[in-house]
Amino acid sequence: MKLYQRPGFPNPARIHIVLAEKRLGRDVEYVDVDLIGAEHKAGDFLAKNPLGVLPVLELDDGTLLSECTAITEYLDNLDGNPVLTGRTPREKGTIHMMQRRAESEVLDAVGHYFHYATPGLGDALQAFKSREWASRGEWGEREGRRAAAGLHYFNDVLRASPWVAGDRFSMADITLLAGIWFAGAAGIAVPPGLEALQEWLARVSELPSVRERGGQQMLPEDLRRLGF
Ligand SMILES: N[C@@H](CCC(=O)N[C@@H](CS)C(=O)NCC(=O)O)C(=O)O
Repeated sequence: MKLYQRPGFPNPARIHIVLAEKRLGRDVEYVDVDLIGAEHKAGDFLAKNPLGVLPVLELDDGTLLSECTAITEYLDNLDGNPVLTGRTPREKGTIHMMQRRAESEVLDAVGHYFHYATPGLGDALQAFKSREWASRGEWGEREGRRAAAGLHYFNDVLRASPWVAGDRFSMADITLLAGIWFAGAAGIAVPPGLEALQEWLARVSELPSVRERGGQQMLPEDLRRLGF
């Protein structure tokens, strides 16, 4: 298998955690795609994912999987023990629901803030975003506030349950974690007083799969090009 990715970016990081959880990290060849140089918007990559986003998993038979949820489902089922996406109908339904909420209310909202209310990934990328780019700053700001509201929602969830989708670590936790990492990079602070969320964050950060990925920073050239 080949994973088209970029170190330190939040969506590829979701799959790095999955690979570590499933002990599949060594079965994958990692192919870096230059997001800041807009390599993912050029023909070769668009042939792999017409939506022009990372990550993409290419199977040995040439099958191309994109969308983190789809890639996670594939990897999770390889060993017949899909602990991350659910083993029973009830687990599957609950994890799917909570994952989607983490994606839409936090991770995607942060992404919209980052791309539309800040310089995002820089000049090379702006040309590929909406033609109304310049007028979308206000919408981007609103999305930032929506992400903060999403974090309040998940604080309530985590006051009632140890993990995002119940009593086990799952794909829903991975999505929320990626959203919080992305929020930090985009300059959205976790609102004060969200103690259950902070306790969960401390616990999740200690998981071996997450610690392993935690060592994976953005490439120095990417940090430089983004002005950090
Ligand atoms: N829903 C997609 C999101 C993928 C995504 O937005 N990836 C980011 C990297 S973290 C990307 O490729 N951004 C480039 C861009 O927006 O041009 C998934 O689950 O894989």
